[in-house]
Amino acid sequence: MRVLVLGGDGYLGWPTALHLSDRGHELAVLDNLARRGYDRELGVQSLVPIEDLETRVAAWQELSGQVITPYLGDLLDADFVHRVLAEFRPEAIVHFAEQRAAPYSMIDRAHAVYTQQNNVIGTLNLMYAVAETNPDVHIVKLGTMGEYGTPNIDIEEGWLEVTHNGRTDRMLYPKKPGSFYHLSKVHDSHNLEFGCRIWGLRVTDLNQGVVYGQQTEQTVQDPRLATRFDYDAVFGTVLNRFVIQAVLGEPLTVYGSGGQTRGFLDIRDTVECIRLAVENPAEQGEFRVFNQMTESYSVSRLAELVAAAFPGPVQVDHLENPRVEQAEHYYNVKHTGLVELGLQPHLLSDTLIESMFDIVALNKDRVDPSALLPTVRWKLKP
Ligand code: NAD
Ligand code: USQ
Repeated sequence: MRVLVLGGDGYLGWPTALHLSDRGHELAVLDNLARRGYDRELGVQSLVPIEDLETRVAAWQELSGQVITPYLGDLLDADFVHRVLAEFRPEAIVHFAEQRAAPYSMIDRAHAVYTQQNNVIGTLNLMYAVAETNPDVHIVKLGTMGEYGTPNIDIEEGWLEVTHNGRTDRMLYPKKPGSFYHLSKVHDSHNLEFGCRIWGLRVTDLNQGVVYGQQTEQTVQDPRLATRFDYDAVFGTVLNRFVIQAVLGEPLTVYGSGGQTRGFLDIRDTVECIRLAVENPAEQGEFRVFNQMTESYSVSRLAELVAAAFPGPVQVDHLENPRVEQAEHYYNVKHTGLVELGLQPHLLSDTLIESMFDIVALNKDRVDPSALLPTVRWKLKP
C-alpha cells in the first residue's frame, strides 16, 4: 500500500515509517521540522542523538534497499498538501504532524494559539485535500486518551450510546480534556467525524495513551535510524523521564500525590497498532475510534516500578503539581478494538525498563539537569 506519514521526522512518525516500509509498504514522509525548532526555542535536545531527515532516509535505503520519499513542508500550506497528495497518490495517510506537548500549549497565550492553530488547521487542510482529490484515502489520525480526561464512568472506544428522556442515540463520547493541546485533539476529532458524515471520508482516530521506550525492531539496526528521546519537563513524557532521572541519580518528579492514572503503551506497540489500522481500513463514511493503550498505571505506581527495577538507590519526590488535574479518580478504559485486529501487546512488566536504563546510561552526558524540573504552570498569575 502507498502510505504517507505526516510528522514522519518525529518521535513516533519516524519509527512508524520504518516499520511500514519494512512490512513492504511504499512510504513517503512529510514534516516541517517544527519539532527540531521547539528544541532550539527551549534550549534542549533529544537524549539520544538523531540524524537529519535526509541522512535517515539514505541510511534506511542503504540498509534495507527500500525508498522512503521525504517531503519537507507545512500542513498549514494547503497548496503544498494538495501537491503532495497529487504527486504521491497515497492510499492511506497516517497523521502525526501536530504540536503534541500539553505543557508547551500551556506556556502562555501565544503557545496555546499556536498549538490549536497548527493542529486544527493542519488537520482541516488535510481533510479538504483528501476530500477534493480522493475521498477513498484512509486517514489514520493520532488522537489521544487525554481527550476523554478522567470521567467518573467507563471510557468507551470513541462512541457512547445515550438514553435521554426515553430516546436513545449513538453519540461521540463526551470529552473533558486537560490542556489546550488535548483540546486541539478534541476539535480535530469532531471535525473529522463531520467530514465522514458530509463527504464520506474514511477515518480511524487512534486515541493513544502515553508512549514509553525508544527502540523498535528497525531503529536498532543502525544509530543513524535512532528516533528522538525527550527528557525535559515540556516534551519528556512521564515514564521516559522517570527512567532518565533514575539513571542520572536525580529524584523522580511525581506531580502531587501521584494518584493520577493514565493509559500507557510501548513504542513497539505504537508502530504495530498503526500497521494494523492501515492494513484494516475504516469503511467509506466511517469514523472509527480505537483506544490505543495497553495498560493503566498511576504515576506513583510508575515511580515505584522504576525504583524497583533500577539497580541503585532512587529517590522519589512529590512536587507541587504544576498542572490542574484530578489526583484521585475512577479510570476504566475499554481498549479491545486493536487487540481484535491482532495486536499482541508488550507489557511493561515484560522487560522494557531495564533496556531503557542502558540507552540512558550511554547518553547521560547530553542531559541538562536544569531542564528536568517543571516550569510551566496551568494556573495564571493575575
Ligand atoms: P513529535 O513532536 O515528536 O512529532 C510530530 C512531528 O510533526 C514533528 O516532527 C513535527 O516537526 C511535525 N509537525 C508538527 N506540526 C507540523 C505541521 N504543521 N506540518 C508538518 N509537520 C508538522 O511528536 P510524537 O511524540 O511523535 O507524537 C506524534 C503524534 O502522536 C502527535 O499527534 C501526538 O499528539 C500523538 N501522541 C503522542 C503520544 C506520545 O506519548 N508521544 C501519545 C499519544 C498521542
Ligand atoms: N507527570 C508527573 N511527573 C512528571 C511528568 C508527568 O507526575 O515528571 C504526570 C502528569 O502530571 C500527568 C501524567 O504524568 O498526570 C502524564 O504526563 P505526561 O507528560 O507523561 O503526558 P501528557 O501530558 O498527558 O502527554 C503525553 C504526550 C501527548 C499525548 C498524551 C497521551 O506528550 O502527546 O497525547 O501523553 S494521554 O496522556 O493519554 O493524553
